[in-house]
Amino acid sequence: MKYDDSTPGRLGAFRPTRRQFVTGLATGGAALGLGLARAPASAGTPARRGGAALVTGTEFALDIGAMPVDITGRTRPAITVNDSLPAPTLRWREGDTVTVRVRNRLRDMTSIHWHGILLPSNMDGVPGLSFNGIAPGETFQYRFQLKQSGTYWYHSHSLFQEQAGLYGALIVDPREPAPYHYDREHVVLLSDWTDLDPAALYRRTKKMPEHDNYYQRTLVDFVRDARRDGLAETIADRGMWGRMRMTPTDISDINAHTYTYLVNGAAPAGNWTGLFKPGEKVLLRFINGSAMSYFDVRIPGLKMTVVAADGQYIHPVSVDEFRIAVAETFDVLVEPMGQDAFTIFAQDMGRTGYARGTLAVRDGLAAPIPSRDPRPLLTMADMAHDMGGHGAHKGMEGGCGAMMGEGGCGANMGAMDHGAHGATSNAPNHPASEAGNPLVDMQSSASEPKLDDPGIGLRDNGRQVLTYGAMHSLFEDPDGREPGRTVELHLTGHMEKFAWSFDGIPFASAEPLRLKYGERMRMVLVNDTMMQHPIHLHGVWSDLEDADGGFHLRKHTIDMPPGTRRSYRVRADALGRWAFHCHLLYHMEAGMMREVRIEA
Ligand SMILES: [Cu+2]
Repeated sequence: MKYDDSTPGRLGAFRPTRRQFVTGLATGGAALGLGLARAPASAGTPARRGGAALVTGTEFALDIGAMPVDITGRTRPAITVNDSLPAPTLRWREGDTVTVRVRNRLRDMTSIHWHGILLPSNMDGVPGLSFNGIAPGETFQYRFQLKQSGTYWYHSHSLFQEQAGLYGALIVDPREPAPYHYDREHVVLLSDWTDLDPAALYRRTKKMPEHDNYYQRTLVDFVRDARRDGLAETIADRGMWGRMRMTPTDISDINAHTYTYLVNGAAPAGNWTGLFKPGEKVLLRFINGSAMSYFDVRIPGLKMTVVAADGQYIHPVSVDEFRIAVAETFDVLVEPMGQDAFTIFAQDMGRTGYARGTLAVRDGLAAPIPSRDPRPLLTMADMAHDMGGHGAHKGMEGGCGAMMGEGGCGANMGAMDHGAHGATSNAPNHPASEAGNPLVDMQSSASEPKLDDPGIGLRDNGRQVLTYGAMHSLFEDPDGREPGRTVELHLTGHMEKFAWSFDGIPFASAEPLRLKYGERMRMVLVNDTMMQHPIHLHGVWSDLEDADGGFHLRKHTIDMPPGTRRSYRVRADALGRWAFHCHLLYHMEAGMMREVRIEA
């Protein structure tokens, strides 16, 4: 078991301890991009910092260890793989059988999960479901054959290790050439770093969920809203928010007040740089390896053509900007020319900070960094079935968040027809387990998938923004059968308790969801919370349906904005026990997880 020695920089060329810093922000190394060449054989440049090492082949050895890093100007403990943060970029080939020996040098149990990769359940790396985990001092051997290609990632599924640095990019080269041409490629791995101990951050979030959201709306905002929406509407809106005991600026639980956002392990001042030659087509493999952060990504001056989502080809879509949920990947083609440098700008969804890198013709260049967009506000429309219209407020009336105090939801209100608009006939039936449940603070009347909605903070911003609706798989439904049955699950939570669950039942007390081996079933998710949740089902694809219930987009992670109802098809062709969860790390820990058992 060794590295492919033909690959330069195999020991994690990015050495965090060698970083210099600038005014309290780590530089993340000199800004020399890892220019992965088209073919792995000639990959990389020998000298580079910023970005993870690249390793290729079929035999891999990964050493998980603890190591001090300096991201923010303070030296803090991190979890590294082969002394690298992020973990090395692994490059595999479709059809190959890969062997990965993972050695645990930590004092805690560890694991590696190969996100989005189809494999036997005992190779999936989820302690308690796939295996027992990797004990300190032990080595676990993963071995499986690759049945797919594309851009993926891998990360720990133990404790909060992912937040501490245990994540890396994973590329599976296709057997057949890609249906598009490119001259050069770069991995752009986005993540969130905290100097805090991640377990302590979780405890703080549990105790003070509002910690990072202390923005209050001002009188000026009130007057503006009243002028726009009318005084009565504005007062009603404020009253509603007050009764829900949250503020409309609660876009994310944790934001830049706590996090430093990274591109390939480099803080904004570090300016990770990917090189290009004018006229080249450059493939950017965007991966959101954050624990808790959504990003809105754009490269001012460049159109981006999205050619794959979650590793799977789509019909090319040209956009100015895309939102990438935690755990998603997008492959994007750009043709930089006319400037020597372009900024890759990834602001967090709550507009509190950004990750930043640069595409440049040589090292050491920079382009202007845009200012962040205004902080978006959730509106009642985000929770209702009817976007933007006056019916939106009515849509909330049945939501128990607007009605209830401490006790949680009192009744199954969601199915009530408020007569606002025709869509109410689709209003969800809330599961009985939500009623009177102290872990559920609200329900929505969500009835629409909103696949064409760019999302909170991205509507009408003058830019062409990617949506799920605009992405179509390049292939027809690979299964072809109509789903034989439908399972509906509601995403539920209680903001003040930082309690998260499906159907009001946290993982610890939930029964597994049982699927019959070989069946084609439909999963329907309804988001009853005010937060956005990226939902990931291990082991099988999640084939997102369009608004008419047809096959639309193959994914491994389905983003669920507030007030949406989305459905996808699952082919239960992988026996065993699989994790099904929100990919916000602390939501999963708090209980938004189920076991899915596929049984013969
Ligand atoms: Cu969540």
